[in-house]
Amino acid sequence: MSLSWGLVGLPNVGKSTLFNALTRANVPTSIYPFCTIEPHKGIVQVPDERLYALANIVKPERIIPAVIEFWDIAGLIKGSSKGEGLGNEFLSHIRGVDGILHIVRCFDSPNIPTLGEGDPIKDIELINIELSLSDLTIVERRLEKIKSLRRVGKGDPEEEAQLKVIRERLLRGDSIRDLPVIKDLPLLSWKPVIYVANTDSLDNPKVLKLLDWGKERKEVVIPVLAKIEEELAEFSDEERMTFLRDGYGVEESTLHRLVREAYRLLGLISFFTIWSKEVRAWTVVSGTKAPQAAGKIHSDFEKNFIKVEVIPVEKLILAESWAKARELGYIRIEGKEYIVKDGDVLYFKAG
Ligand SMILES: Nc1nc2c(ncn2[C@@H]2O[C@H](COP(=O)(O)OP(=O)(O)OP(=O)(O)O)[C@@H](O)[C@H]2O)c(=O)[nH]1
Ligand SMILES: [Mg+2]
Repeated sequence: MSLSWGLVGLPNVGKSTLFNALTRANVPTSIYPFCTIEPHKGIVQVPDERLYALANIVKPERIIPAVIEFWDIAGLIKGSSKGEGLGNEFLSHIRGVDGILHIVRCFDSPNIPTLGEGDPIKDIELINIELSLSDLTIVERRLEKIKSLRRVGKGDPEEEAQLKVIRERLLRGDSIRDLPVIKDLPLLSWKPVIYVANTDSLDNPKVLKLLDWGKERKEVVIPVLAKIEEELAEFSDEERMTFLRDGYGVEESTLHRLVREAYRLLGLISFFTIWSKEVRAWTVVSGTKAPQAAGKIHSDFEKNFIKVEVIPVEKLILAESWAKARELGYIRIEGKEYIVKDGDVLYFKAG
């Protein structure tokens, strides 16, 4: 599973700046709105210390972390869903993503023009209305199609009813995240959202306001120093963190926090595999059974699944080797019904 997140927001809020900070890419940023036109994809390794601790005892030739993709797209403005600016066309680029990073401008910089209201919450509403309106177009189109099918005795009446509920909600500006997903209907409003409060200073009143808003609405809000992090892109992760910790009191990297929330919101977990030359992290939905987890590696493994040897990664690290762990009785044997846990190290046996 390749996890992907799309960056949305008004122009000049720092989407590309954050993209550069996260991916160490070097896409253009500027004080002129609509700097980004073509979408950019960046792939980043999911930081997971357990993988490196595991590699430390196994000494493999290769360490293969899970990855997460980020998409930087053009800024949206009021009217984007009806074709204003560039946004609507480029929303199509992120209809397939798993989640949305909604970047909100919480820095004060009079020489960088804003196309928003200057208030983070109003800015969020403005963008969310555009996302809803853009989804609404898709819902209307699907409803029309079903209606004409119904006229000839086809089309699913249940889906029609569902679509009408969705339409009502979108028109009212209400969330649809609790409604069941309709297959092949790529609505943005269904996707989990992480709000990123982009700022120069963590105690900027706009950041605090947004954090309060998030608490009240049960939305995830992460303050980020995108510009500062972008400037530190040339440094190693450690150097970057030291700078952010000493200078700004930041305790955890932006990538760590985003990944943690992304996994939590999507209900994802990680498991690990060890082969002679390779230690690797995999991502699956929580609740996945062992054969389906094996299927991530190879479809034959799922088809011919026999059993799996399981050990929590912490226990294996403690034992310092697979052989020692086996001697200590730490390795369990599980069958088809085993539900994979976060941090399992798995060794599949297939026919
Ligand atoms: N002071 C300050 N400036 C920032 C910050 N983040 C971005 N900027 C600046 O704001 C301007 C716009 O940043 P971009 O990253 O290009 O913004 P964008 O959201 O990608 O804009 P579009 O591509 O036009 O939609 C650039 O000059 C950035 O250097 C920040 O946290 N603080
Ligand atoms: Mg940009």
